[in-house]
Amino acid sequence: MTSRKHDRTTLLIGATTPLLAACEGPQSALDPAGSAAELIARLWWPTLFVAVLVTLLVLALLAVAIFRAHKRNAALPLSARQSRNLVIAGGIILPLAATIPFALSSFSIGRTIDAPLPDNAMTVEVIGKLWWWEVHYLDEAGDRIATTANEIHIPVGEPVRFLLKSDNVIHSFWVPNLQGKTDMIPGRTNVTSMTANEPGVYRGQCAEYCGTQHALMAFLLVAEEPEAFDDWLAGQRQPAAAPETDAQARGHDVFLDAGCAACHTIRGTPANGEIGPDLTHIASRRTLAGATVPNRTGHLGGWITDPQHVKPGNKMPPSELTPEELKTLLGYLESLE
Ligand code: HEC
Ligand SMILES: [Cu+2]
Repeated sequence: MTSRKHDRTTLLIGATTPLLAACEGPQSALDPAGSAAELIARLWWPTLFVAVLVTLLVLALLAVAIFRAHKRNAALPLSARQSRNLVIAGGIILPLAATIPFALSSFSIGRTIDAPLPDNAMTVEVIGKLWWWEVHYLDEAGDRIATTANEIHIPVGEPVRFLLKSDNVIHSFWVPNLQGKTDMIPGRTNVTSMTANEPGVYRGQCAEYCGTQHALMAFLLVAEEPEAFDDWLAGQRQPAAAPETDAQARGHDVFLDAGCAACHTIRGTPANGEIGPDLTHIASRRTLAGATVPNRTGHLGGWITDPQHVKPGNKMPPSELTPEELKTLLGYLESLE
């Protein structure tokens, strides 16, 4: 169901895209594309195999017990000693033999995937918000050099350190194809790392229930060749492009006048709000609002007009713009590559 307001926006600025394809991507721990996820999958498959085997064994024994119960001399013809040996073998030795190897390899894999990276490894700080992800790239001194949201780029083949924080409730940072989950806890900095072995756009998802829009708190992790990554980061470090046309200049003014700047930063303009995502390079992002909708004109217009329709309960209020204001605002935002 679309509201009439939303329909009008759609008519004004062109058809919206039918599917959310841009917001999707591989999101499966069973299809690893990173070093840590590969180790986790290597532990997972034998665990599943043994667990299935044990379940089948237990079910088979249960079936034997059920059928024997109907017979008259139901007790197994075992001596007291044989019964005791059966309990020791089946109740102690077998479970230990089945679980100790997994406990040991889980411990050793856990240590490997959480091993600290060298000091000079690239570091990304991610802050869990309600319900989106604030992303900062840090230099070697730990200072923020670029800020973005909901889309994290990393170079393929290089281990990247993530500093995970929250200033509200507990979230959990999870890119299943690359690494296990790590909680983001208010007042703490949790550290994890990832090495992507194959280029790709992987979907990440908050994995700790955090309120109304927990399900729409997703992001994209773009693993790309180091040169492409360097270009991207160099672009993100720049302030916003200045308006080039009159229409863009008017859109820039609409942004400042319509109250957007109270919550959003566009570096290089007076807009320096900190409540919502940094929009300095919004046009370079694939999706909007935590990978909820693709970043296309129709969706952007729909989002700005009535964000509560797209993602009910989120912290951005609807705006009252004339069609002309909305059009120039969209033109300006779409120039922010
Ligand atoms: C009261 C604060 C507030 C105001 C005012 C506000 N926004 Fe937002 N905006 C947010 C928050 C919070 C989000 C993140 C919502 C989410 O994903 O849960 C957001 C998200 C966005 C996004 C998506 C960004 C991304 O990276 O996904 C765009 C674009 C945007 N706002 C544009 C605007 C424009 C244009 C205006 C002015 C008409 C505006 N906002 C006014 C708080 C605000
Ligand atoms: Cu959540």
